[in-house]
Amino acid sequence: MDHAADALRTDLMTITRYVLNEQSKHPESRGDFTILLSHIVLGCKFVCSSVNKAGLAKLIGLAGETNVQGEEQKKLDVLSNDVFVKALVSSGRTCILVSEEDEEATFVEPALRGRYCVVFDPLDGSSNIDCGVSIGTIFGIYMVKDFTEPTLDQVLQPGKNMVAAGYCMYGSSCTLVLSTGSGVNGFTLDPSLGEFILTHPDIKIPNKGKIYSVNEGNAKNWDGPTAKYVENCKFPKEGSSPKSLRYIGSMVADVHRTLLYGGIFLYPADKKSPSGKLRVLYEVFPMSFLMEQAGGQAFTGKERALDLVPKKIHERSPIFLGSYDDVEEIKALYAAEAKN
Ligand code: AFP
Repeated sequence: MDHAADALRTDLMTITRYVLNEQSKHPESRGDFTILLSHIVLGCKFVCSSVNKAGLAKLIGLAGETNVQGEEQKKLDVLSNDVFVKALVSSGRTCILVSEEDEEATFVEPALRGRYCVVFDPLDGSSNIDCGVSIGTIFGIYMVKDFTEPTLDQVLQPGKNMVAAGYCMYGSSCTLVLSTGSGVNGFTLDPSLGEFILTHPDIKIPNKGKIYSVNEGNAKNWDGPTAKYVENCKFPKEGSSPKSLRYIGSMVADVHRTLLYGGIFLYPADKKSPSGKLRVLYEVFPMSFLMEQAGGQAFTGKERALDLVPKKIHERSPIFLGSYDDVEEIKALYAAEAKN
């Protein structure tokens, strides 16, 4: 009998226990981050449960778009946003919220203000909901010194200033991946306990991967370095094997696979979308933060993604992220183009 493995199975490291352990390493900490995170976790559990019931809820809601309680059925992304905004405001630890769903930032009323700014996409990949493909919530957290007079500048900061970032993937299991700036850990929701348990400690992305992930339907509009890179993935120099293509079209799922298996995820600029598609604050930054913390890299085509300073809350940027060596290759192609 493997007693060590058994002890591991019975000594459950929940996400709250993990964050409290981390907190105890900082004696000056007042527990604000732990409280904020517990509200984010609550939002994730709610969205997970709603995503799981989405098909069923639709059936129930068919007649007049109302559910059994007579409440109006809300689209899942709108519902998820409402839940996260309310959970974050009621935590009493936030001062500014930026959500993919809201055109303007939310400034928390003075009585409930705290020192964190949270940028988030409550339900990323929502066009995949109806066919049951994995989708997720993405979040990034900044800390501000003075939260008495919050201003937009406090969230228009480079991604390297984030104090934490993560995502929760609603897939065949519900997995929350988090970094507080000292590595990356993955927690899986045990539905019977209602707790996220540490299942993927200290995630490190392989230095090089065998998979590339991109929407190849946009290929005719790509720039030279992106086209060349993808060409090299398919027809590598003699001696190396071609990479496999995997593309779900749901950033959380594509990045999660990249983080665990290695490889590269690309959403480049193209002639139709010169700034790419993905949003800097709540897609590019949190995922780049996690990649770097796991030993990978994230690049915009011009610079390290986390050095970018956004000018608008819904700004977009091209992004190439994943295994260190794979991102090095695309960086070299952009550098060569800049020289010519
Ligand atoms: P939706 O939320 O509209 O489904 O968009 C998802 C997303 O923002 C991101 O999760 C994907 O990586 C990317 O868009 C997919 O975009 P394409 O459909 O253009 O490949």
